[in-house]
Amino acid sequence: MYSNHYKYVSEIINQGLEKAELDGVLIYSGHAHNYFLDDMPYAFACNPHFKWMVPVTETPHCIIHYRLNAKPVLYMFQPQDYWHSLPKMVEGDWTAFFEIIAIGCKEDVPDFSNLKNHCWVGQADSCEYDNLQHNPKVYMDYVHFHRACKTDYEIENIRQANVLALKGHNAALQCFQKGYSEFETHMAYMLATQHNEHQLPYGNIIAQNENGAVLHYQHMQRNRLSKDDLKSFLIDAGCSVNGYASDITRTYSLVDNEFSEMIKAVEKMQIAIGKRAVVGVSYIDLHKQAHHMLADILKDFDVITCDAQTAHDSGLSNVFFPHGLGHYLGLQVHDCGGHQNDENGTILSPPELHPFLRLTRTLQENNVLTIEPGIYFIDMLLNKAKANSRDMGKYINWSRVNDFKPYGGIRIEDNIVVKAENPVNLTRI
Ligand SMILES: [Mn+2]
Repeated sequence: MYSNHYKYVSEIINQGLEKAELDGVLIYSGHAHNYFLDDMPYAFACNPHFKWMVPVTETPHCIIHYRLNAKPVLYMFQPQDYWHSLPKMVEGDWTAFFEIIAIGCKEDVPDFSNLKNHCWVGQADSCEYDNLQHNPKVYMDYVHFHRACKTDYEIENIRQANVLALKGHNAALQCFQKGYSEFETHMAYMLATQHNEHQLPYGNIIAQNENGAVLHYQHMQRNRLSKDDLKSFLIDAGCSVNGYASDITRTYSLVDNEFSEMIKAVEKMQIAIGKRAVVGVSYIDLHKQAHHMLADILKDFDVITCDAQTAHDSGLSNVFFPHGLGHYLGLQVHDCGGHQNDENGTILSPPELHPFLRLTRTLQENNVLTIEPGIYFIDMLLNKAKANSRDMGKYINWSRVNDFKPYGGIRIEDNIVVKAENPVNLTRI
């Protein structure tokens, strides 16, 4: 599987280099930066261009020297250091595609200052060579556009990241049913997935009751709610496998009631819209369809009183669904290139009514993306709607809003592989 992946990656890099009139590229894995006035570093996050080529995700100071028509060289950082344990020696199918040279310190890195026609891909402050172009736009745009189409190797990694995250989601659901705190639930997730905090593709969102209405809720309450108070649970949590992310959200109600019925309705439309992620479809259109379907649900539950078209066009549906339907997923949880309309870097901005949409492209075979519709009861947005000059509030049934507010909100999110027909849902397997 890796050999086909390597073939695709090297073709894209070759074409990107030719387009940028370059002969080679140095791809730097990155390094951690220290806190201000401190000798403690922020968590290390590997350059996605680096881990696209090699599944080495936790080792700083490595460099891939890739040239047209030559075997690439991987300078693998193996410091002689008694402070930390050595990075694991490399193994796996992929090693056959590289000449691997261990480097122990800066002096072991070859002098690249005489390289001609090369670029450097890495953090802005990481390149010490004036002769190298830093992250040249022509090359970057080309690669970012084509990185959106995933190879079988990449899809398999994302699938495994889904399998692992679902273990964590199961453990978390059991915690909710037992009335555990948000923090206890988070710890159970970490244990079930065997992840460290810095290995998560993004910070877990573990939210009970009203906290579900905070889109990126980041606190984890240490105290347990009483059985009478605990109502709902929203968990948005993923895993990483070989540098590839999963990104999954589920929402639960503690008992069967109107809120659990609303969750079912959102889940049904979420699965339906996931099936529409086929080649040639505009993701902007899918996002708008989602607004219509969610507005229908809001009307069915008597939360709004107007039809779906009015709810969408007036911006009313944005009050309850204020984020995008989803985004590309892969080496980055919000994978790059979502607004890039072509390999020349032409940007297709989100529509004015939907500024937070991270993906505006027409879908291609083997794009991997999330489908994550939601309905939330967010005070700030509801208050704005109430004060809205276009009198948006007249379409809102405020007593029904009050009924649902204690539950926070609903989000259901799966990871989907785009196909010509029958997209593959990696989360429901
Ligand atoms: Mn997401």
